[in-house]
Amino acid sequence: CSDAAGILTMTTTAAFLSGPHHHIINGQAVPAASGETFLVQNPATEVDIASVARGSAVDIDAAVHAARHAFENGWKDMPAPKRTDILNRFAAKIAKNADLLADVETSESGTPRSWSYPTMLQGFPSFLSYYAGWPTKILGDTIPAHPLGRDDQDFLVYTQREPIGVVGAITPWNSPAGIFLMKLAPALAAGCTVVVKSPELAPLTTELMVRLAHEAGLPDGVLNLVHGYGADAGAALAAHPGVDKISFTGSTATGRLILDAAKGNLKKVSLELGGKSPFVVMKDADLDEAAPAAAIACFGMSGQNCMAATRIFVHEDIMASFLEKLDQTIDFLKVGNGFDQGVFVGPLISAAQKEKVLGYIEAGKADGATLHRGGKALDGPGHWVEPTVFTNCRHDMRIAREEIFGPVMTILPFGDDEAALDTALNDTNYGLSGSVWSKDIGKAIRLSRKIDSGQVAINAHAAISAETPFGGNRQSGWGRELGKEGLDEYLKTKAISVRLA
Ligand code: TXE
Repeated sequence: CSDAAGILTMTTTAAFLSGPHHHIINGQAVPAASGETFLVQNPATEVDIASVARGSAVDIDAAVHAARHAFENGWKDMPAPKRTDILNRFAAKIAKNADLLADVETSESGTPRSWSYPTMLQGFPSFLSYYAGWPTKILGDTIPAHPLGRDDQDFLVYTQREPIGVVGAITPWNSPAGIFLMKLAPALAAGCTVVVKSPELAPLTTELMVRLAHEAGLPDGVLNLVHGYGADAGAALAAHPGVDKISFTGSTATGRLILDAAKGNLKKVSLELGGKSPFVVMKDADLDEAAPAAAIACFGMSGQNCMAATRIFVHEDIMASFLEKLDQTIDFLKVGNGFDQGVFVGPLISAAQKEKVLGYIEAGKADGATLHRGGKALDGPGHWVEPTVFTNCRHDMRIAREEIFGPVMTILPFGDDEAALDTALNDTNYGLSGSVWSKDIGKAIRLSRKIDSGQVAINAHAAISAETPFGGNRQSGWGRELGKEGLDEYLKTKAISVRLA
């Protein structure tokens, strides 16, 4: 590989942030064709931290051509053990640079360092080391087939799994590194090449990841990065005829635009589009476990998490004790700059996101929910909303149906009417995640079967792992990431029929 990435291992956070932040195309750091740049702000301080290349269709075109060339001329035919080695080296590079990566993620997205550091050290490298095991295990079938029903003809029929080709990855600003790796690791393991369009609000950890991948020995052109806005660089990638698949994480509205853009060459599309996840506290739940877990699952990442537990269903008989224990936990959740010791709730990503969240808080009040605590913006600089809890919510209220993506919890009481609970549980357009809390595991499993979502946890919430498929039902998306199903998204099947006589 060339030296596009060569600056990394010895660099400091300040040196990295000061830039330049170019695209990385065919192993080379290159400015935007237009020469334009845009500024990235720290959401906790509102200070500009980096100036980044602003990509457009021209840059996307160059990146797609580089990815196509690398796909056809080496990567798709690279011996599987070599792909394994590169993925393992990449995982090790991430862990080794966890401090730098965590600093940059906390600076650009506000994620508390108590979360960004362990995920960089252990969580995200595990995505790569898991998929490093797959290249040598991508298998086809032999099929006892008789083409056109002719059993007088002897055939050998088998299938071969092949990489889908050039993949466009479009990622969001919440957990930008982790979401990128959920796409990149299986794509590389399958033998695909990739163009990533980084999230404009938080593009810098993605750039570091791309540089580390090159340091780990990924050949030039296999992974290309274009920075820029969704409406120009993102839309150009989604529409590009040289892209075989788009893997997108973001809002449902943008997911629809991606589908439209993909129609031109009917490229494959997978979508991960957020959620409104139920967290069901049964009458016999261990409240010392469930109440703190609800607070953490709702207010972690300031609620800017697609799996956030935002609809907390609590049996009416235990409501008072649940609320008491919930409040005790929230009292401990320190709001502040993610670099400060003990902070759990960081800022919202932008002024627009803060306004959106405050709008939902007003809607909750107007719809008659009880504001139990919080509800206010905190003084800037930075985009702050205090952890907010609404009680007495109904499942027809906007705050209980729409994705707020902020620190707002809705609590919905339920009684012994099982049918009413079953209806309420799935009464949103989303179906991403969910959890059931009960000491009666049989009862919890039966209820978990009724939740129409891609994943459900029992006595835990959002138990995500590299090995386990993750994705949404209904308007939470198409397809799965992680696990074996995540790999299948980047493979296509070829059937080969050999007439033997
Ligand atoms: O998302 P967008 P935004 C939800 C969450 C949040 C809301 C808006 O509710 O409040 O979406 O967030 C790129 N063609 N989620 O506006 O616009 C864009 O540049 C191609 C849930 O930030 O979907 C960025 O890289 N790409 C969610 C990415 O799409 C386009 C994560 C996501 O941005 C594009 C984020 C276009 N026309 C937000 N327009 C989750 N599932 O976790 C934008 N983009």
